[in-house]
Amino acid sequence: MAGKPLFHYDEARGRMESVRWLLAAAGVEYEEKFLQTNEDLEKLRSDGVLMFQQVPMVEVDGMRLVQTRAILNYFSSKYNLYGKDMKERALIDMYSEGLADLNELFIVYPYDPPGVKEAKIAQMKEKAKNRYFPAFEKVLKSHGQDFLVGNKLSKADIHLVEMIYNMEELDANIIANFPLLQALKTRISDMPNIKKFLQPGSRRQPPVDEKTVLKARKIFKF
Ligand SMILES: N[C@@H](CCC(=O)N[C@@H](CS)C(=O)NCC(=O)O)C(=O)O
Repeated sequence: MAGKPLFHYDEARGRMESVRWLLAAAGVEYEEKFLQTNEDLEKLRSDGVLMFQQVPMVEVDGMRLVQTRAILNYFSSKYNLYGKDMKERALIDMYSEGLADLNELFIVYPYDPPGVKEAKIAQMKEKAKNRYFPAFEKVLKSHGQDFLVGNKLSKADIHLVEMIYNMEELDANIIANFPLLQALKTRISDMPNIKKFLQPGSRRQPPVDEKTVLKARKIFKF
C-alpha cells in the first residue's frame, strides 16, 4: 500500500469531493478506483476492507481509512493544514464542522426526488446567505488576516472555498454581499495547485447529473 493514496468511491462528487479539494490544495497526487457496479462495492465488502461497509475508503500509509472526516483530518495533519496548536485546531474543527453540516445537504440533494430537491436548494441558499457566510465574513473581519485561522492556509479555508463554489452553482451572486469571502475565494483560487484543480480536465468532479444519480442508485441500491 505504499505510494500514492488510492481512493475508492463512485465517479461523483459526493463525500469524496472535499478530499479531492484538500489533496489538490496540498499538491498531492493520488489514484482513484471508481466503483462501477454494486458487485464492485460488494467485493470490497466481502474482502473485509470497509470497516462499516461504506465508502469513501482511502488506502494510505498502510491504512484503509473510512469516515470522510477521519480521512480529511489525517491528510490535514499530514500536509500541515490543521493549525499549529490545540487552539488553532479547535477553531479549524469548529469552522469545518459548520461547513460539514451545510455540505451534507449539498451532497444529498441531487439524489432527492423533485419537490424535495427544490426545497433543499432553497434551504441551502437561505442557510449559506444568512447563517454560514455571515459567520465566516465576521471571522475574517475580526482579525483582518488572509486566512481563517493563524494567517495560514488550513483545511477550513479549503472547505469554505469549496462551499462557495458549490453555492455559486445554485446562486451566482451568493457572495455578492461578502467582500472578504470574495477576497478569500480569489486568493485561494489563484494558488497554483487550486488553479489547476479548477481547470477543465482536472480530478474535480462535475455537478451530479441524472446519469450519475442512476448509476449511484445501482451501485448503492437505494
Ligand atoms: N459517515 C460516513 C458516511 C458514509 C456513507 O454514507 N457512504 C455511502 C456512500 S456516499 C455508502 O457507502 N452507503 C452504503 C451504505 O451505507 O451501506 C462518512 O462520512 O464517510
